[in-house]
Amino acid sequence: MTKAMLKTMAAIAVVAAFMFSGANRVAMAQGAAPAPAAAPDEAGTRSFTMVSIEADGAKIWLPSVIAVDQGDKVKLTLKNLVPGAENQHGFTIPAYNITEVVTRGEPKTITFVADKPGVFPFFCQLHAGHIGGSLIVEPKQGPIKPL
Ligand SMILES: [Cu+2]
Repeated sequence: MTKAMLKTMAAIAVVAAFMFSGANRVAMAQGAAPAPAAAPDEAGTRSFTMVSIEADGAKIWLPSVIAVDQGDKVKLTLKNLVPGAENQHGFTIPAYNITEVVTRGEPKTITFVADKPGVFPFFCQLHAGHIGGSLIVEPKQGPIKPL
């Protein structure tokens, strides 16, 4: 073997080792424990985190619109993030007989079955100026009836 051939083979070995270690890193990254994810909900459960915040003096429940399908089990995690002396805000969906008081630092989880289709307001029952939103329950598609 010539000196040049040895050099080439050594270079190939270095490149191969680099490629292998690179591939190994990728494999390890893929095989490494993933970041903890939320446990999957049981089929049909729609989960939302609702937060009450204050922006420029206005208290607002967000997201303003949540949409589910009729028959879905709905899980709402309610968080009151409004700062200030007042540490409680309400959350109500009258159409679904839901009325909660949410204390800052104490998230509340509620579940219900969205059995009635329609658009239903949600808001804070404790403060008239506290901005709420709408729960949209899409109706289940039934068979198409002839006209
Ligand atoms: Cu409020």
